[in-house]
Order: sequence, then structure tokens, then C-alpha cells
Amino acid sequence: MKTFDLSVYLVLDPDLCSGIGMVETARLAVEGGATIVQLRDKHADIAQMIETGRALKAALRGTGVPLIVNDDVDAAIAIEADGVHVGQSDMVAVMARQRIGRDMILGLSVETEELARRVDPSVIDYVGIGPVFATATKPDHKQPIGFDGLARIVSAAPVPAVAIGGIKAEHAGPALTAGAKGIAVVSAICGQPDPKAAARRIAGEIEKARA
Ligand code: TZP
Ligand code: MG
Repeated sequence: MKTFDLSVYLVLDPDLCSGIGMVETARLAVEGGATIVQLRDKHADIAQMIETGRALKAALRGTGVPLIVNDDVDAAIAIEADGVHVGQSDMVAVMARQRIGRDMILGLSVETEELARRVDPSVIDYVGIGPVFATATKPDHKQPIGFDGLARIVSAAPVPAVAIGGIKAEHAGPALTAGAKGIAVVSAICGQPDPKAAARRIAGEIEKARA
């Protein structure tokens, strides 16, 4: 049985986390309430991905928080990660699913209603929808969709969704109102002076939005 909680989805960025590093950032964020962690490093080679991923896996051991690896299925398997996240231009989702088997979590980035409708729930476990806002963290991002766009795309998706792109703690309410199960953040946690407090604030806003 695959269990994962998209509420507070931390996406790690090596540059933004360079002060204390990705592993320490993840550890503190999980103490603060992050519910799922993704290793996303666009410049690392596979050996670096595996090294960081194994350190993350060790740091998360016993917390119940799953580790997702962006793009690199081979690294994810070597790390014994809990899942993989792919974009539309990465390995075709069906191929990724074949490689990782049934039990690992598979996430897909979705930017339009049309792409959301095409999601096969027997292949994909969750979708990341965005960017809600423009963000410097992903310079090549698509046109921002806003909360209206988010609501439309969430409705078209047959699996749970997490909102991403320029999202801060105060956006938890509107994101959940739009139908997302949680919010995915990079800069709202990575590089913050107190990543634990930052995660705690986001978790608190999610709780408030559900109350
Ligand atoms: N995909 C769409 S926007 C984005 C990704 C990985 C970056 C989000 O970063 P931030 O700092 O939370 O805006
Ligand atoms: Mg990708």
C-alpha cells in the first residue's frame, strides 16, 4: 500500500540550500512538519545524486516521510528512494513506471488541463501543478496559472495534486480551496534562516485551511 501525504512537500535545491546543505535542510524541515521530500538537482551527475540521495534516505529513516527523486530513475532505484517525479519532457511516465515497479510513488508535472486529463491513474500517483506564480527558482517555467488555473487543472486530474511555483505559507488556504492536497515549496524553506520554523509555519497554515 502506497501512503504519502502531499500536505507540505519540500523540493530541495542544492544552490538555495547551500548554506547548511540539502540533508540538514530536509532534516530540519521534517522536524517542522514537512510530509514529503524531493531531491531535485539538475546539475548533479548520477554518482552525486546517489550520494546525496542515500544521505537523505538515512536522514529521513524512521520519520515516515518519503523521499522522491526528480527525473533520475536509475538514481532513485540505487538510492532505494520511495518514488520518482518526472516532467512532461522527462522519461515518458509509462517507461518510468515500468522501471520502478508498482510499489514506488510516481509523480508527474502537469501544466495544463489537457495534460491533466491525459493522466493515467494506473501509472501516476500524484501530479504537481504549476507554476501558480512566476518564480526565480525555475527560470524556464511555463506561464503562471494562478489559483483559478490551479482549480481548473486540479479538477481535470484523476489523481491527488500538489500546487507549486512561488508558493509561500500564506498560499496554503487558496491552494487547498482550489482542490490541491498540499503545497510544494523550494525557496519558502531552502535557504530560509530557520527551515524548521518555515516548515512549521506552512504546516500550521495547511492545518488551519483544513479546520
Ligand atoms: N516546478 C514548477 S515551479 C518550480 C518547480 C520545480 C519551482 C518552485 O520553486 P519556489 O521557490 O517554491 O517558487
Ligand atoms: Mg523534470
